[in-house]
Amino acid sequence: MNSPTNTATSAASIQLIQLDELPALRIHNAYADALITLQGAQVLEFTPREQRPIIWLSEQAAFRRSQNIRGGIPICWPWFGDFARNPTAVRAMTASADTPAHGLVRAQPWLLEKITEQPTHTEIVLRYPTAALNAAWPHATELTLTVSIGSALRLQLSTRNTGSTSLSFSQALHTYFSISDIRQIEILGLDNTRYIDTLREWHEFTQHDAVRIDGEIDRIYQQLPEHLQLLDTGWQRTIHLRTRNSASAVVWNPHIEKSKRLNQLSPDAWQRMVCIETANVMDDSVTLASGAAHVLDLEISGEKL
Ligand code: TA6
Repeated sequence: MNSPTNTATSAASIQLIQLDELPALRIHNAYADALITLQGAQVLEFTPREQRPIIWLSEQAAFRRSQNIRGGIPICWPWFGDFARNPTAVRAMTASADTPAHGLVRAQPWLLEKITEQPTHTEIVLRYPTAALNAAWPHATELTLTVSIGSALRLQLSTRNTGSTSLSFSQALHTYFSISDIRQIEILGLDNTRYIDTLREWHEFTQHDAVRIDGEIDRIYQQLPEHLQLLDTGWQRTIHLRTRNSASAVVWNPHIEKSKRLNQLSPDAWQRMVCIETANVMDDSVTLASGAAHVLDLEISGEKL
């Protein structure tokens, strides 16, 4: 009788691996390869078959408990960015003095709830144990992230208000995209969109034509369309961002000078990445009545030109 061999028993292989101090899931299926840390439910890699990596991860990324990881798709919740810049309704949700940038769940352990093999993708559900937030966020809330790994990458960040009073929060899927060169990309779909320029006293401006980047950029676009494109002529590809329930997008690149002040970032890395963050921030922050739910939905796909 033949000895059992290590034959693939499904379309996907999913391994629990260790990245230095952090457990992570490595997914390999017929459509793509991906890597997700349980800390922060942070997608670190997504590479569709026959394509270049879509998501950027710093060559200097550190994988330490309770430390941010530079790159991938950090989850910013229940506030985005500088807490003090958030609307009053969001700031009123906590009395804690500890209000780190980008919220409370980015560098904390999430729980792996479920892995399901679908015909066109692998689906992974992670849940944040919000009861652990206690004083910092004393509100009954269910927070889950569903990641679908197929020819496209889909993230659905669900916030359900299971308490008896309304909740207000801001949020972002802080996606770092891998690009050929910052001088060879354009972001399409934001023409005539209003934006707050955080580098020009947070004043409001209107975008004319495509977004091209020739210096530090840190803008909050509002009242978005549901389809943005990252056109990369250097690599002859377009990355599509299709969203639902996202009214804001943050476009960020640190360029030369700010890069010097950031950790886990080599001096020239700014040339090979750009953030387009799928969000609801500032006036687009979300207020949920008791029992209501909100799903921030992002689908990312690559297309050869
Ligand atoms: O992407 C917008 C932003 O708030 C920038 O201002 C910059 O701080 C960036 O996030 C990076 O944040 P992090 O905390 O990951 O270094």
